[in-house]
Amino acid sequence: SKKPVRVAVTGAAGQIGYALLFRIASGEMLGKDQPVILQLLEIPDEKAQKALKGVIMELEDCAFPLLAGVIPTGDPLVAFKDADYALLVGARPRGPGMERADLLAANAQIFTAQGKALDQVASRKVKVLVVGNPANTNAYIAMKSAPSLPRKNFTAMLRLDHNRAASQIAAKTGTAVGDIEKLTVWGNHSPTMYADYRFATVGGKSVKDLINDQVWNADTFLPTVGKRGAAIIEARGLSSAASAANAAIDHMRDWALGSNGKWVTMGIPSDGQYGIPKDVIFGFPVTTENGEYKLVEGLEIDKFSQERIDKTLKELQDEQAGVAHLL
Ligand code: NAX
Repeated sequence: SKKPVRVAVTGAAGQIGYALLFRIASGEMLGKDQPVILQLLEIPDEKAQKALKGVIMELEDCAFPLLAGVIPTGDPLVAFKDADYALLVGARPRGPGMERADLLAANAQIFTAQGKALDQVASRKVKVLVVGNPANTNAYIAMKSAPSLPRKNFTAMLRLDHNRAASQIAAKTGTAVGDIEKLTVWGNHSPTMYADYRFATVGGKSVKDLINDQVWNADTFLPTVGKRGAAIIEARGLSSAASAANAAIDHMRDWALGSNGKWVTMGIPSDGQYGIPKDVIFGFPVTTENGEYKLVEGLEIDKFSQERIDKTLKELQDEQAGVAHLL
């Protein structure tokens, strides 16, 4: 049987953590033959650590055969020690009266510290997924704070936006969501993201031709996907958790085990393709194989798409500029 791998999860006692850990431990992320050791980070605060203990009691009570160990901690150096995978979920939410700049600064502090800890103690092959918002910029900060790790190890979660877009398209075209291919989401995980179905197919047919309605694209589809997080909060009184955890599982599973030629969306550090400056963590279409992702290159960008891409890039560059003095 396989040797256990170490999976670090931060914010482990939070909402997303509660929807995520049980699925990792049951083998849904890395395969039904891959034992895992969970290394769970929460803030040192007594209440958070106690809540984490409770979650671990429940993990024990599931008696997952693949769960080879659980390490709870308040110290990033313990959580990331020899980690093969790191899911950075915990982040500072925007509190009452908190300005955007305060939020960026609070998160810059967290992700600088966690990037440094990863740099010091994680496996050199660690695959990092940042979920905590602002996810792209937090991933950028962690990457910049971990100079001895390859840049390509740092990614941000755009998969929830991708899955939301797929589900809207399936509903619009009356097709099965699992049949939709070649969809992508460009840019920032924020309402400025650009979900792009120009290349998408369903059952071999062009989604764009099936829909054939640019007004729907611009005025209904993009705002619906972009504001979906807010719509969930409005309906549920709490932010997306199960769907976010599901997207994190999808992202890591595809990265680790391959997408079989299918396009998936990942936020990855740019190497300059599509005019996105180097190091900006940007949502791109990728395929994955043998534990590596590969950008889908050479796609035509029309005027409408270029305007959308420019807008979401500008937002990311403003966020980066807002934290530049803290790195
Ligand atoms: P919760 O507030 O329920 O849980 C967050 C947990 O993180 C808390 O238990 C907190 O104690 C912990 N935490 C805070 N700072 C930490 C640190 N420095 N080290 C370790 N743990 C820390 O939030 P939840 O609903 O789970 O959401 C977590 C993050 O995901 C938020 O930033 C949220 O905005 C973000 N999201 C990102 C999404 C994406 O698609 N990229 C979608 C869903 C979600 O909104």
